[in-house]
Amino acid sequence: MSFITRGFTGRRRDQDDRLPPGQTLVHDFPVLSAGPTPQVFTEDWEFTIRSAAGVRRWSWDEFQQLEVEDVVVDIHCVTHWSKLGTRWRGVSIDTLLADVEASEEFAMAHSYGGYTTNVPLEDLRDGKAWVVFEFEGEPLDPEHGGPARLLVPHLYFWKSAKWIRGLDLLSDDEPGFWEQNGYHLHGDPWKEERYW
Ligand SMILES: Nc1nc2c(c(=O)[nH]1)N[C@H]1C(S)=C(S)[C@@H](COP(=O)(O)O)O[C@H]1N2
Ligand SMILES: [Mo]
Repeated sequence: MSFITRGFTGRRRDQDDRLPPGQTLVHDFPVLSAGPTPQVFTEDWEFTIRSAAGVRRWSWDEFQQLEVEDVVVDIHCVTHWSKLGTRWRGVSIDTLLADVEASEEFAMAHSYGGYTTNVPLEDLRDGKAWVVFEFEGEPLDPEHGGPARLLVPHLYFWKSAKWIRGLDLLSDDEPGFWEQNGYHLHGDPWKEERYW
């Protein structure tokens, strides 16, 4: 009996350690979109990285030829919900940037439908961010950003642009959609970088 109690408490403590300040655990998957869900067909889908050095573009088929990674991560929305152990499949931003000459230090993520969000390149490199197209073993639901979304799990989830279309590399940090509307330029949930 005491063993079960100890085990249960241990799991609880483990979960609490993974919750950034001010966050609450959810078990469903809320949908948060600033506008309607754009219809993006994989036949038309392109992913583009623009830098001062030039433009690199991948079609859906070319994208599917890239090395794929499976990631299990916790996600944290600025509206106070967190979801632990979410499983995604996609291509690391490192894999995409390996093909690009970049002297810039910042990126603006652009989405089909017009959404933008800014992320320092340092927060996209070294296994910290992906362009994902599967969630829990299924093609990514359009509501959650399918066919493909950015995943930057160590920052608040508004940085994980749904219906991602590409990255513009920039020398200076510029605010994206929510950042222009008061959300923090960086958005680290452990530092509660919610608004500015
Ligand atoms: N293109 C686009 N991406 C977006 C958003 C959006 O409105 N449009 N909302 C952001 C916000 S505020 C959050 S919390 C997450 C929500 O993702 P979900 O709907 O899959 O939970 O997507 C982010 N990415
Ligand atoms: Mo959000």
